Amino acid sequence: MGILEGKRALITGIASNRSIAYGVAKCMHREGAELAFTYQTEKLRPRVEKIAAEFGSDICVEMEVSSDDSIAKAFKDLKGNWLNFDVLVHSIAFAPTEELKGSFIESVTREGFKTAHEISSFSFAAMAREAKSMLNEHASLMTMTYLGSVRSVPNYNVMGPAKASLESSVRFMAADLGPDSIRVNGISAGPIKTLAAAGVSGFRSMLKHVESKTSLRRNVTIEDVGNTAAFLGSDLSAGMTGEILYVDAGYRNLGMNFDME
Ligand code: NAD
Ligand code: 0WE
Repeated sequence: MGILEGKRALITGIASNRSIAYGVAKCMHREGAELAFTYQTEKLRPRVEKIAAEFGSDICVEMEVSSDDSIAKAFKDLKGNWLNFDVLVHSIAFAPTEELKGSFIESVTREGFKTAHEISSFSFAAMAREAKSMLNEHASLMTMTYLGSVRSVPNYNVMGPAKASLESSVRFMAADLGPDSIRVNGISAGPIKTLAAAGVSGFRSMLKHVESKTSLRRNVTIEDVGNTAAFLGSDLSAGMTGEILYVDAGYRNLGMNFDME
């Protein structure tokens, strides 16, 4: 029997079958979860519907997180199919592309800073608020984050502060929802070539760097992240909340980045 048998999971953030959220959906489906999906725009709808069908689901609702109304409407629409559910996966980030290169101080703008924080961080808390009345006891919420929240990674720039804010939100949300036996955690994934990563210059050399240096000598996959997400969604992780779990092949724990002879 799968570890998510009898659970319903809402998956946000699928843009393609390379998305981290796709790996999460795949692993959660394998573990017996019933799935529902959100898509950002009408343009992404056919792709997400096809992926939903692949996982035996016909529940797809639009959610554009830059709009409070859109977030509220998404949960209202979801209610047409599900009165309640158990797992919420937040897998959404955005900053203006011009701000993900060069010097942080030189590239950051008031508007870009606001966008990055709003789309990549605020949206998780906003979703949780709208979802709250539909969440079953022992529900599990999770989000995707990156090492750039706690280290200055070249070019990650304004996304760093945004992920730091997201990780802090995880702790505040965990404290808020804990008394209702609802858990909130984050997964800090190593670099993976997804659509969001494809637009980043130098991403390939970053993958090569990690592969050659990190403890496990490989990059992580969306399945690695998906399996951890399935664990976090399941009652196997019942004692964990407010945590950031690193799925990074050990990279976070390295303190020196060159090979001794
Ligand atoms: P992706 O491009 O496949 O997914 C990003 C998703 O964000 C897309 O589905 C997009 O539709 C959605 N999105 C962006 N703006 C939105 C908005 N305004 N409203 C609704 N949805 C919006 O890329 P991914 O790498 O799978 O990213 C998913 C998450 O994983 C992000 O939070 C990212 O920061 C995080 N992450 C990625 C990596 C990596 O190396 N790829 C590593 C660690 C963490
Ligand atoms: O969180 C991310 C990517 C987030 C992201 C990516 C884009 C590219 C396209 C947010 N906004 C945008 N906006 C766009 O216009 N990652 C963890 C992947 C990533 O992105 C990097 C990385 C890593 C790792 C950017 C620079 C340096 C490292």
